[in-house]
Amino acid sequence: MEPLRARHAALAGVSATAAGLAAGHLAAALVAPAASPVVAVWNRSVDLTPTPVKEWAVAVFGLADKAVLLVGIVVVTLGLGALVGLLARRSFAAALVAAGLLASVALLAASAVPGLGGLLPAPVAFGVGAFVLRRLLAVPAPLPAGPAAPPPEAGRRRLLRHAGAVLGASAVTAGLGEWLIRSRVLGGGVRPAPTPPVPTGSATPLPTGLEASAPGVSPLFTPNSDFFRIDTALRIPQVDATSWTLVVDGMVDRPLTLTWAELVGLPALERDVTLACVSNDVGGDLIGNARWRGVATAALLARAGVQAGADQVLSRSVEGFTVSTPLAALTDGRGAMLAYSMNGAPLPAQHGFPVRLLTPGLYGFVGATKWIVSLTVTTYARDEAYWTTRGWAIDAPVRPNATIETPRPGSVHPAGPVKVGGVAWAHGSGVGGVQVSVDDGPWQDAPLGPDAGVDSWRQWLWVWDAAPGDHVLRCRVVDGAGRPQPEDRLPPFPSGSSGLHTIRVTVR
Ligand SMILES: Nc1nc2c(c(=O)[nH]1)N[C@H]1C(S)=C(S)[C@@H](COP(=O)(O)O)O[C@H]1N2
Ligand SMILES: [Mo]
Repeated sequence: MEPLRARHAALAGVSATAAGLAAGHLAAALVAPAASPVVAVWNRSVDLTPTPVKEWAVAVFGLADKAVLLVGIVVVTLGLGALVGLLARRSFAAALVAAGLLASVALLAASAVPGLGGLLPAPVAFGVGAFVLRRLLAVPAPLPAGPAAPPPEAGRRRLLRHAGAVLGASAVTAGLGEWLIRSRVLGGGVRPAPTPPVPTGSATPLPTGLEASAPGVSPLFTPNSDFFRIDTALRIPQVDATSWTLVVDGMVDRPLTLTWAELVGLPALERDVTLACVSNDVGGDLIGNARWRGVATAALLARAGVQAGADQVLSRSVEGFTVSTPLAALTDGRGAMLAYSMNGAPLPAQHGFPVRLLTPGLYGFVGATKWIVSLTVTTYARDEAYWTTRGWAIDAPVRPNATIETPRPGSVHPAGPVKVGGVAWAHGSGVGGVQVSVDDGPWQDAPLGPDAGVDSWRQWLWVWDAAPGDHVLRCRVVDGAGRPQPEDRLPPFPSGSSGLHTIRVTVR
């Protein structure tokens, strides 16, 4: 028999690997979704990726970075599968060893998944992949000898057909696994409604701001469906409020465990707070404003009795992510809370249902743990949180800034009045003013929208009498104490971006 051509062996390797990944995904759907080879490797890669690379990925791919990483893992694995196929031309035993190494990586990655079920998907992927590879490589071989024997081409064509069928079946299998995971058919149905129902907040409707008169300017309150989402979770954790508990422990006199019903039964606090991600660059959109309702952390911590010497609260989410917040920020009366309602609705799953931490004035990574399950009173000397171990700042107050949301950079306008507007924030002291400068000219005061409190952003809208030419527009916020924002340019890493938002437009 004539040896298989390299590209056919590679194709067999790719198809067998796809079959293995798909079988592993389906097996994981049945026993432990997080142990699916692709998902487990994805989770481990996120954990192990050095911060500068992550920064680069977020900068280049933005919010698509998760999808890019997932596709990358699948493509690289299939590429390695092609090599396994090539190796199988020389020695099937050597190919098995190589495939075994691949499966070990998946097994190792899944070892973080709790329970014995996590150990199943990788061996299933290996077994199915090896079986399919053996069968595919045998496809062109059993040609009957003699004058009636079809030419080798026929065998190769059959291999192509078989490989195509395997790839199709793999897609269907992986799709079935994904559907099982998402529909939670096996997880006991959809998330049960919380009991008692979420007290979603004040009777006063959310005020509107300048959005009606200024198209392009962010609404005063960001609708929950438009609110930016940032987290390390590949799948949004689905937490059952009826069995959820919050633990307050560490350096406290009386450790507490609260159920959902107990938490929502406590006196509520409501605040309009702008939440920003530390990765939000000047002029970026990783920022949103909402009316939050929940229970004051100060009250819970007082109930637990914080001991002398503590300076940090380490909070933990259901999936093990950690946040360290200065103890002072959670007790100084600024309105830090365990929030269960957002803009008059129960906290959406992707924003932390049933309960998240919200610390006015701090970036999300140091104050806004979603799917929170515990608050541990401790010290910075003793404990470090997820992003701190990756080089980000320990304490990170939101830097004041303003953005020009309309007009868009590079846009062209007829001469005459042009609406220039956006939002500005200066947590803690509030927005005292916003100023605009055209072509490095003098700072001019812009009219402001309604005031929703010191930790909420404020809209602004200034009408510019534009003359023909290319122009540079800049804006800056002046805080509640009359201090203009610093003008130095800082990148997001390690403690938040700063600098004047600047755009160029053309007037004809
Ligand atoms: N459990 C969990 N909570 C988390 C994170 C996370 O990765 N996991 N990311 C934090 C970061 S970096 C930010 S900016 C905010 C974003 O909150 P949002 O997705 O509701 O806008 O959540 C914070 N809370
Ligand atoms: Mo963030």
